[in-house]
Amino acid sequence: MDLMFSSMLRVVKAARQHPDAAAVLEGMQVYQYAEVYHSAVRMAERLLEGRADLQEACVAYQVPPGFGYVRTLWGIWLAGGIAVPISLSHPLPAIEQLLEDTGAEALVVSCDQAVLLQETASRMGIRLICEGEPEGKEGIELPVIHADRAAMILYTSGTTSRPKGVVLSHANLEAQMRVLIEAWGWKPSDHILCVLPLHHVHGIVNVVGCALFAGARLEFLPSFSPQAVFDVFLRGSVNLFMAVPTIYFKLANHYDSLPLTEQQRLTESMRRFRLMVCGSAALPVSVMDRWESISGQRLLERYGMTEIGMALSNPLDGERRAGTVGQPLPGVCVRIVDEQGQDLPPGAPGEILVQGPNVFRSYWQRPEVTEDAFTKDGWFRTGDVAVLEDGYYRILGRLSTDIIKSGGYKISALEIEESLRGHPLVSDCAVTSLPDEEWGERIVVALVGEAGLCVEELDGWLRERLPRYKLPRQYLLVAELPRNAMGKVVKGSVKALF
Ligand code: MLC
Ligand code: AMP
Repeated sequence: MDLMFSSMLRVVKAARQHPDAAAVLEGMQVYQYAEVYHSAVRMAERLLEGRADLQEACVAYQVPPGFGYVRTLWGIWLAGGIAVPISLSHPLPAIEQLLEDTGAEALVVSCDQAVLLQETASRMGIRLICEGEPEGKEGIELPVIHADRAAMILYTSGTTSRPKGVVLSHANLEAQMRVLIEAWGWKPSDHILCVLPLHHVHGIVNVVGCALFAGARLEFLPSFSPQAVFDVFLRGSVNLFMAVPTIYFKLANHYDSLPLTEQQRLTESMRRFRLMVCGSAALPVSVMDRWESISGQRLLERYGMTEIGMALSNPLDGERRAGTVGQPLPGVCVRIVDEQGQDLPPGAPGEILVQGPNVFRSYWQRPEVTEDAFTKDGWFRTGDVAVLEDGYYRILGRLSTDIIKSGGYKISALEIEESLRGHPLVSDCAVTSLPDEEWGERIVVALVGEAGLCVEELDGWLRERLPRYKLPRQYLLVAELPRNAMGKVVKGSVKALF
């Protein structure tokens, strides 16, 4: 019977094994596992509205990090729905696009957001639910959910202009969590601080998912701020931290700005951590070394992707080699192949292919894109290039120059170009990136504008349309674009303009 209750929902049910333990810490509030679980059951009841099972209906949610986020996510799963997290910084058009693409039947938001989204929801015929409203009583039977059922859709940019939904099953998510709990030695005595956005795999699976499945304590900050992170570290109870390279860079800069006594206290508290992990983008060796001298922690770098969770990781015990992402995690199969799909020997760079129970099933309603993403024999093509050197994988880059990773976010250059071309005063443009120690890559735009085009106005115009657009104005250049003999813009030479 327990198996039928879905392997993933065992993750939720695991909460009942340690009901009195602290699960979620948010501000001064501490919520025990029993509280989180029962609150999620009541959320499931609200979603079900008397039905027996949501039968994989999509439920989108835009809820800040904290107790409310966890009970919403667990509530959707317990009711048999597919959870679709929305970034807190998504502009309205991007939210509408996502609701339309998933055909969501309901949207859960915090009460202060409800007013803003009321009109959109009623126009689209979507039920709007305020996350913080008083809950009803528990009393219904929850559906039995098979592990192969879809659990979550996470949106990711690709080499096409439109973001695509990655469908992850309960079994995928559980496999992704189990492997990390084993490889990184998660224990109920662990206490992690979460500062990551909760619409991506890094925050959802590696931090929130693993912490709660392991019976550990999960502390939330509403958003990232270096001083707030250090204030929590100084309290001395957090012993685990996971973040993208940009966050470690920003923490290191902030540390350097503090008085010496404060720095010493911080160093002392960070030396006591069990583990600090970094990933989602390449960790510059300079940042790794700087962080080690500040915190005494040698960062464990790992490699992953929305479609597969984590695939490669430096070891918990053993050498954490700078500039590398270690070895395949247990149960995750990795190959390096050439353009013809032939396996390459160690030392030869090629594309990373991945197979295993962690790998997603399909892109949401995009069968042709799904087919292209897998080899004939079922290996997922990551589009990343790596080489195996002395037993450690090193990521060299990506096959497509149209994918940018900035601040740990994946951004499609084509998506920005398409948006820019929609502006009445832009006649042509090219979007690319420049390497940057803080952001990994910085987006740069070169464009040909008609008379009257104003960079500030264009910047605001893009921010309204693109969720992940964070372009500092100095990187927006209005210029003649370098073209090849065919009249096409040469993106490599755009970089030379900056
Ligand atoms: C923001 N700014 C940028 C920028 N982002 N400038 C250049 N490039 C960027 N990418 C600028 C803004 O314009 C603003 O400038 C200032 O920085 C502050 O913006 P902010 O949004 O307030 O920044 P901050 O809160 O500091 O956010 C930085 C961050 C955030 C690193 C905390 O980007 C973040 O949380 N990243 C994590 C993303 C993540 O979780 N990825 C995982 C995906 S899953 P001004 O001038 O207006 O002040 C995945 C798989 C895997 O990748 O392997 O894990
Ligand atoms: P996303 O699609 O947002 O999940 O981002 C996944 C991508 O992030 C991967 O395909 C890689 O390009 C990149 N990535 C993740 N971890 C690392 C890492 N440690 N080093 C280099 N790139 C990474």
